[in-house]
Amino acid sequence: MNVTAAAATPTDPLADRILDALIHRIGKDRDAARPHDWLAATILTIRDEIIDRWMESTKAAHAAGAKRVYYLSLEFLIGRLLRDALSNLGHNDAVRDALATLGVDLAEIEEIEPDAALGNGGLGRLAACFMESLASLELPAYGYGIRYVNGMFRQRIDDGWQMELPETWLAHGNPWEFERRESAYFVGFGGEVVAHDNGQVHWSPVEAVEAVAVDTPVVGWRGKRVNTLRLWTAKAFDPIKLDKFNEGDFQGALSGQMRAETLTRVLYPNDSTPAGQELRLRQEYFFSSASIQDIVRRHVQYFGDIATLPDKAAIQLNDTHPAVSVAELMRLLTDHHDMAFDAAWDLTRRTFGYTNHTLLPEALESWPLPLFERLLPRHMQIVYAINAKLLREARANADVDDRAIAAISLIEEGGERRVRMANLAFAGSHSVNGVAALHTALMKQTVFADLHRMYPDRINNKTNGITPRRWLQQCNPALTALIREAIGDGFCDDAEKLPALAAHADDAAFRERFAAVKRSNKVALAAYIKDSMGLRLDPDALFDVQIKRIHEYKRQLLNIVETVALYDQIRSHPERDWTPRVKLFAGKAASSYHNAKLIIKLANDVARRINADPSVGDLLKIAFIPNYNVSLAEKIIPAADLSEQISTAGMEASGTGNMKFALNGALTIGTLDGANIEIKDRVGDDHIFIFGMTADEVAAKRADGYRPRDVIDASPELAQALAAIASGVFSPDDPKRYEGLVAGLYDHDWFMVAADFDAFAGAQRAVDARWQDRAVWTRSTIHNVANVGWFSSDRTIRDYAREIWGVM
Ligand code: 26Q
Repeated sequence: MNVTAAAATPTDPLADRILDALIHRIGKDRDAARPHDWLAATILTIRDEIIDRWMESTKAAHAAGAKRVYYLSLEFLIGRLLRDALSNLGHNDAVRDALATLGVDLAEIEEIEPDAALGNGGLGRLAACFMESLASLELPAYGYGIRYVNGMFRQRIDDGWQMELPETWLAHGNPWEFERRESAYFVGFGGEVVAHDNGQVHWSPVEAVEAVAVDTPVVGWRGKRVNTLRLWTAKAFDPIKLDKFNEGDFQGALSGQMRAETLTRVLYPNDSTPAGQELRLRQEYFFSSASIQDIVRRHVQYFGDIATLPDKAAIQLNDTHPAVSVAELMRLLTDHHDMAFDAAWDLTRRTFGYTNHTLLPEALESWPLPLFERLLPRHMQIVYAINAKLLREARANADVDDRAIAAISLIEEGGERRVRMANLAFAGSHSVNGVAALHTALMKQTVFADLHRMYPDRINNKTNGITPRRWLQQCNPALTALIREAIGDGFCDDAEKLPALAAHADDAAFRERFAAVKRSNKVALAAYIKDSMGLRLDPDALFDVQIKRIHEYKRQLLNIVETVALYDQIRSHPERDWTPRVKLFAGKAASSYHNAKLIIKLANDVARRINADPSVGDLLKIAFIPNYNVSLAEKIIPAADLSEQISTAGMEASGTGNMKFALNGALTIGTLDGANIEIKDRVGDDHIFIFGMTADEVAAKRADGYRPRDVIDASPELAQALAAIASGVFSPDDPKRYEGLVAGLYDHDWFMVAADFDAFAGAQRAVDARWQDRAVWTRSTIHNVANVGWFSSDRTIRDYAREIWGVM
């Protein structure tokens, strides 16, 4: 970084501390320091204050004998931490000024911090928002997860195709984390179980790894509380076999270490479809076992008596990924704490809560029984014992027939027998929640219908939320400043203060300033896209954005096909008053998901052709922005005019991107799915574009025998767009590339792209019309910002705290 004239001898004490950290902790002097050195020095400097608050928080919870919340998740998609920490501590300006006296630009070093991308998508980001809200609400809580060495893969687009590259967030070290060598646990796999005459059961694993805790502080809003995110890393007990080393067998000497460390090496990049591989089950058990051991150890150390665990610990399972924790706690209670089975079961159920995030049948985790038994023989016995108890209880009810028993069982019979993790999590929890109202209702009607009849009070709804600190205050400082000027400062403490903004929606001067903020965010995004992709965009066009994991149920294909239809229309009717649009896409596809990868290629092929066509000019531009992640979302969302939330109704459990866009002044075009329904209820029908079939209509159409061919034949616009795609108009180098994809729409169209096409196209034309009257449009966007405060993760966490955890 340049040492400029402004960088004279610092007099700012904060600047002195940063410089001191640079010299004494990084070991670089000011002239030799590179941006990464300044980043590390800055983090280390503010970290000192965080540590003080962290220790205070831990001591206070201990002194109060407080009940703690444990959030168990295989994913925490936290993104960057420096800006989050600075802004939650209120130190942004001070650190910016201090760095400036050193000739360093804070924004520039913030931008080189790697994302902690320890998650796939919504579920992982929800865990991160929850951690921030827990600290902000001053609730003592721990997040437990895995410290993957390689997080979510980096995506490169090569000739329109997705390429996956390893992600290496730890390459420059991680100044946020603290390894706790003293908090280490034995985690065993395989081996044998021996039952002794006295009833004692002994499991002797054949293999074991050490789980070592690595802690990251989580700073709440205004620094009120600092909680711990505890991520486990796997180590070999015996890092090197010296005998082998001395024999010259270097590979053999290190093989144990390799095998152990493989466990926490990489995040499974699947969302929605379980990987089903042994390593994944090993990861799940490794992290569950270490976390449950740690929770039990802490409880016994603080409170002495294991029997009070449910009064002092609430453990929340983020989907079924940590569900083996139920069996692990049972094992510790019965085998290590000599508790009787029924007492242990009662205690276990009072301790756990389970959150479901999907109804897709293919996404429900289950493990082949032989694999489960080989890896976890003791847990297999416990699962059988739980199942026996569960099924006996079910049978006691007269109207439970064989079909219901089969549905309730923890073991899926018929064909290959499998352990059903969702049933285990359900049975082992006192609360089972969905993540939006519709999703919760569908849980009761579909996957959990029989378990719900048996335990009618167990399923409850907790509609998702997002933290307004990261998703408004940090990512959109200009809008934050404008809102603050209008309604004062309290909306970051309580997002439900935002409704006061509605009073300004009819003030033309305010609307103009609101629109100017949006425009400046669009200019900034356009500059990013120009720099990174070489594509020039008009910031006065409507920015229409769909960014999320690529999945057929999310229907990026519907959006692309409609874009092709629009392209046709613009060319056929150039005389009409078209609304200039920029269509933005971003998202990753699971590496094994063929159609999802093909959809990415299609978006890029369509973009290349249309962007180069002078007959549409600036009326239509398309960009697929590579490597979607949290940091990219923070750039794109503040610049969006239109938010695409167009999943097949009944398939998106909640969605949380929908909330982020609305909070940043985009209007939603969406189906009646997930939390879209609740967003519509809050912002009002006039300020959202709803289209398409309802979940009930989708189910009915599927049951009636849906014939997509008839629908396509009846829609000339759709038929022409599909014909163009299938015939190679967008893929002249390989004209048959999309034949199969289009044929799939003709013969089954499971996700109902054809059935919703005309309604979607109609809704898009209603968007165009609304955009023509910018005052009306802006008024609607203000109503969105004003009315989505309820979707703050503070509200969600309060609901969990009161209704599930009993900590408020
Ligand atoms: C499971 C087993 C093996 C490998 C991977 C997986 C796996 C990993 C991630 C399965 C599913 C996921 C992620 C699911 C997810 O992100 N679901 C989303 O959760 C959000 C938060 O509740 C909702 O808003 C979204 O609707 C839902 O799709």
